[in-house]
Amino acid sequence: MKMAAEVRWLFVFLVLCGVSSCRGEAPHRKFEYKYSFKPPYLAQKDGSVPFWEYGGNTIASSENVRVAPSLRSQKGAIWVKQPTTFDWWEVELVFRISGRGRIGADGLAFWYTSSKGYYNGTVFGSSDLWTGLGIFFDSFDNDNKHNNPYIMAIVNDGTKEFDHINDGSTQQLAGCLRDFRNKPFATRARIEYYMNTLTLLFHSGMTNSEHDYDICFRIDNVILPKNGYFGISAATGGLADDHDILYFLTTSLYPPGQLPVDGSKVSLEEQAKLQQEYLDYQKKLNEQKEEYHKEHPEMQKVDYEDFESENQRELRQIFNGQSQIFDGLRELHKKLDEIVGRQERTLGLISQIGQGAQVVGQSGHQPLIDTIRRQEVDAVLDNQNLILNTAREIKSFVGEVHTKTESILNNQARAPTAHVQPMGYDYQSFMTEMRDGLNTLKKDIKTTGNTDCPTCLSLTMFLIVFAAQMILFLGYSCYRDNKEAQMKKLY
Ligand SMILES: [Ca+2]
Ligand SMILES: [Ca+2]
Repeated sequence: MKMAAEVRWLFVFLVLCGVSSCRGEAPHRKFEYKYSFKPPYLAQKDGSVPFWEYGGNTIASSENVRVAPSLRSQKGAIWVKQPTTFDWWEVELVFRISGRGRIGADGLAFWYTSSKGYYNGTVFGSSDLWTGLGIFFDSFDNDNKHNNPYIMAIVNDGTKEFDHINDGSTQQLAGCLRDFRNKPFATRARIEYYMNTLTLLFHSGMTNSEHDYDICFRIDNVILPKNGYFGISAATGGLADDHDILYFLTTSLYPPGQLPVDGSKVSLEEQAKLQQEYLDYQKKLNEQKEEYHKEHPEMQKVDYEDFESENQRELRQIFNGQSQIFDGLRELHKKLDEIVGRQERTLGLISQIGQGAQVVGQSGHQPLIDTIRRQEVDAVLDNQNLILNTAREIKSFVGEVHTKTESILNNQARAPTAHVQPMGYDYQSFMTEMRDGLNTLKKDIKTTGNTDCPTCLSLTMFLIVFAAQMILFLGYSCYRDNKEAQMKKLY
């Protein structure tokens, strides 16, 4: 699971607390400018970097050192001129590895070795069989284990050849999987070697905040050569990234009680002399300023130091706005983490209760919580089936109605006077009924023969009644036809 920035930072804080509490107090720190470089004016006009030497395909500008440019098969390195004079140190590396491809190559190396390496060697641009520490930011996945970009530390005694085929995995002391390519901000690595403990904190470059470091590795009992050289090298292969170093900031670390040797050497006399020099220089500067103002009285009113151009103001406003947005996002992130935490706690509690209820249920007592019982589930299922069946019936009924309607419509299409047919049917059925009735009557008469029957109806009487009935029926049907014709006219 991805750790939240706060959690990471807390972790780093705890580690740092642990480090400092292990050793009592925090070490004395001293910035070592002779082992550092930074913009602006990183390189001088002639291209040289003060206190450093570079070679191979490395290019230095006033803003950064491009250790290897994004061209095929490039190698380069930059090495400090003087070996260290301190035992423990921290190096802050601010760098950018960027390329157009989804995959890049080959990577960047940080060195602390007993002697300077080559400028076009086989291990990320510098020499193999080194003595000391190499920290590799390996972009390309040589062993195809889908575990690059990867950061790893290898300590070599000058005998081991770097295991390129396995991406150094057989030799590494420690490492971590981190993507350091094509980040919105510069990526950073803080490498600390203090009291034989090597720590690497990594900043993924997703924010511009100085606090977003997380730990990559921490190794105890690391023995590195004394008075080593710092160096950076990089190489490209078939694929190529730009490998830029923006800052290389070295700080020497001294355990409490051991003051920096150089610092204590400055005598009081020298201090006073330097102070005097500084004051003289300031006085001279002020005199020159006054002279300038006298010569250019029209410029006197403009206070350059407080002047802010419109662009600068706009930029500052944008920056402030973005900082606010970022703070808001950070707060949101924190809240989300809180919510997720709460949810997990709740889920944990629920599962606990569920288990408890199960245990109680098994032991024959009433379960603690009112869950849905078996018969209730069955009832719900039955209901559902009933509803389904009813729905099915309704469907078939509707289908029937539909077919009937269709047939009626077809009939209507064939015979526009739809009422004629049913009327014909009525006539027919009526006539058959009549015929049947007559037949039965005839039979009856035949069977009775000529026997006297005073109560029986005479034939003439019957025929008269029958004729009258027929006339009445015909009259009614004529009347109905007429009426329907009238209705039709109305329509
Ligand atoms: Ca590799
Ligand atoms: Ca790999």
